[in-house]
Parts: sequence; C-alpha cells; structure tokens
Amino acid sequence: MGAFPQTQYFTGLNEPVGQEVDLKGLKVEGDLPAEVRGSFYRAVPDPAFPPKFENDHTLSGDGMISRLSFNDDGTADFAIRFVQTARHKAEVEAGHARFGKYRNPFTDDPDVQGIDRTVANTTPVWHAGRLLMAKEDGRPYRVDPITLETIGSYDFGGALKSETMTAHVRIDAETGELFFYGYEADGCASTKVAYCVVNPDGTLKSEQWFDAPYCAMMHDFTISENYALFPIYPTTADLDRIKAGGEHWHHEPELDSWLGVMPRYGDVSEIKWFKGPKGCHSYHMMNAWEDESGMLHFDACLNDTNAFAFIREPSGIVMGQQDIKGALTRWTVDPKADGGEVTETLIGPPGDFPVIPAKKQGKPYKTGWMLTMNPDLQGPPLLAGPVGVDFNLLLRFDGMDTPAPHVTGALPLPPLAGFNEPVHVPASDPSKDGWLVMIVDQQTGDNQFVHEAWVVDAGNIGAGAVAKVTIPTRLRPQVHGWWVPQTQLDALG
Ligand code: V55
Ligand code: FE
Repeated sequence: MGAFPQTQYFTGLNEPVGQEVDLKGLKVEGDLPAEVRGSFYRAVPDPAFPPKFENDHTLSGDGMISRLSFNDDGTADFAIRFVQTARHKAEVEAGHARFGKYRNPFTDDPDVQGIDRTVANTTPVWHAGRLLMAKEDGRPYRVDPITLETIGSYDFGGALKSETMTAHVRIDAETGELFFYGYEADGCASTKVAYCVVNPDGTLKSEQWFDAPYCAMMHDFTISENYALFPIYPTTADLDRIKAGGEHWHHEPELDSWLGVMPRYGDVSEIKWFKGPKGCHSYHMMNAWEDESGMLHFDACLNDTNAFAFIREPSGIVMGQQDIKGALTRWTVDPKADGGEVTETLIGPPGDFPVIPAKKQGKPYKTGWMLTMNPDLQGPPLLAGPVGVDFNLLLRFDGMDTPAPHVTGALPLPPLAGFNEPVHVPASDPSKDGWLVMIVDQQTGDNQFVHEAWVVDAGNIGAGAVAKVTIPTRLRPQVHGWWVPQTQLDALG
C-alpha cells in the first residue's frame, strides 16, 4: 500500500483518520439547554486507503457517519462508523483502493466494474424514521440511527428508478413531505433529472424525469410553498472526457446559468427556465419563498466561479482562492411568466453553509445563519476542508423576507480555528430562536488539533458557546449534518 498524497486534501486537519470510535459519558461544560436533547449526525469523508490517483480530493473519501448524542443525565456520547458501502467493502477486502477518479468509473480496476461506487459521504438525511447517508452520485445508504450499523443501499422499497439521489433534500415541515431529485439519473454525464416527492410515511409518492439544459453539477435545490426550483450552473460533465480518463467536472465560464421552476406537485412538462448570469456557481441555497405579490425569491450562496480548485484547475481557470467573488444572492422571478431572466440582488457577504429553522423551509423567513471568512482575523486561518481554508466567522441575518436583509449577529473565531456546518435546534417556544450546534476545530500545534462541539444561542451568537463538549479523538472535517430530536429517536421503539 502506498502513502496518501502529500497535498492539501490529505495533510494537516485533512489527514485521513479512518478510526471508528465509541466514547460514552463525555462531560458537557457550561449550561446545556434542556431543548438540546437528541442526536447531531454528521457526514465525514475519510478515505480508508490511499487513492489510485495523486490528484484525488475530499469528495472521494469513504463516508463515515458520526453521532453526537446529548443524554438525559447531562453527558454526551460520541461515535463514528464507516458506512459499509459496497465500494468500501470491496476495498477492505483487497486492502487497497480499487476505484479510481471522482465519478469516473472508467478509471476503476477492471474487476470492480459493476460494483456500486458511491461513497455515501455528504449528508445524513432523516425522514420518516429512517436515516440515510446520501451522496449525489448514487443512491443513499440506510444506517441505523442508534447503532450506526449500515443496513444497505436504499431505493425506497424498490420504488426509486433513478440511479442517484441528491444529498440536498428539502422537507416541508407542515406537510411532512420529503422533496428530492437525482441528476445523471440514468448514468454518467446524462442530462436526465428525476424529481421525487416522498409521503410523510416515507413511501415514494411520485418520480418524474426531465432533461436539464446541459449535464450540470446540481448539488442543491429548493422548494417554496407552491414551486420546486432547480438551479443549473455551468460546472459540466462530458462523457467522452470521462471515458478518456479525464475529470468528471469542468467549469465553463462562458455558459449561461438557469433556474428551472415548476409547480411542486405539477408535471415536469410545466418547467419554465429563467436565464441567470454566465459562469456563476453555488453549492448551497438558504431558502426559496413567495412574497405577497406572488414573486418567487431564491436565496443562494453564489460565487462567480466554482469554489473548488480541483474543478477550476482542470478547466483551465487560473485564479487564487482569495480572488473568487461571491455574495449571498437573491434571484427573483415571476413564476407565472413564461421564462425570461432572473432579477439578481446581492443581499449579503460571500460565504456558504446557510442554515434556517426547519419549519421555515419554503416559506417567507426572517432569520438565517451562514459561515464566512472573518475579514479582521489577527493571524492565519485554519487550513482544512475541500477549499483548503476553513470558515471562521458565523453570521446571523434578519429581515430575510424584506428586500434588504441585514447582519444582526457575528461570532468570530481566533486564528487557526474553523467552523464545521452548524445544525439548528428549535426552541419549544416558537417565538424563541433556538440553538446552533456545531463542531469547532482548533489547531494547537504542529499537526495537533482540539475538537469541540459548541452549543450557541441562535438568538445571541456573539455571546459564543453556552455549552461545550471536548471530543477527545482526532476528527476530519465534516460535510453536512442533521439534528434529530430525542422524541423522534424514542418513537422508533
Ligand atoms: C460537494 C460535496 C461532495 C460531492 C459534491 O460540497 C459536491 C460539495 C462530499 O461530496 O460529491
Ligand atoms: Fe452540500
């Protein structure tokens, strides 16, 4: 077995860990709010073996599912397990990597052709009492929410036809329905997109297929009360390139972006396409909502190019990470119009990992939170994650349902520290803001790190953590998380 490449994706905080742990009765310092009772699940990519290709990166890492549970007695438990994907098992069996480049099956060892190559490493999705580890290049894996044992690849009881399911689903808290899509639904570099609605009991209610304007990396989407919104940004796949052993994604700055809008219970033939700016890209949307006049607003963390250097570089885009321009950006369209162009408004600073209360999904909302870089940092940032630098400032926005949202709170970290994406824990009193829970990483020496879970008052983030749990084991950066209240875990029986 060779060594891991000595690149930013495999060194420092990004150094692979690959250790399954079970830590019980961890001490919670400070005042843990009674409302923070439940489990914080996290998806963590962590390659078990050095990759076949030196230019491999974060997105290929084997999925690990992590659970931080806050106990009745005021302590916390922490566990992490590999998702036992078919790919992980095939590699453990051989003792080395057998699958090749990110989303390029033509670079795999011949004897693993046909084995499901997804790594289930992006989002733990909780719906209808099931926990799914999702990644956009394949179907999710179902995991036991208590033991973290892998149950197996999940296809909604045989109902799902799409070969893929996105890692970014949307749940309407009022109806309990799960909305999702899968792109490249029938194979590598296909334009087919499957749009799916899942009943509150977890049964698949509908699956409809449509064609995207081109094969794009469709990482996230949104719903509003009446519509489903599909953004298309020009990070594109090409089958010939992939067959020749090239990268799955290239970013194309000269290509238009699009926003597809359809009635969320309608027929895919009703999709209208609204044109956006050329060359832009967003990984995550904060929300979509309709105002009183019926205009539809789509709020996204938009950049002028793809945020990942390992996508820009093979595309011939030469620029430093710090030269990317971005903003929390609103695209407004009249959903009754027959297409046209989006109206773009910049409503906040650059950043990513937007968070809103689950009950505001698809609805006019007042408040959101987001991670960004602290412009006043008095020292070096923490080098980690897929872009190479960790976010170190948490912001709160209010007035999201107005034309001019504004920053109403900020929590900066010191040098050499970074936030992982927070989850929102609702308050029992709906007029209260609830809590944000997240892992904070801090570098304390040469290849030495401290990892803490922070519980922050979502209504007063500037006050910092009201409670903290030190996690006494090395952690790799997380992608997305999910909060599951204890009442829902108890209801599993
Ligand atoms: C992202 C992450 C992925 C992926 C595609 O953060 C995009 C964006 C962790 O895997 O496969
Ligand atoms: Fe994501």
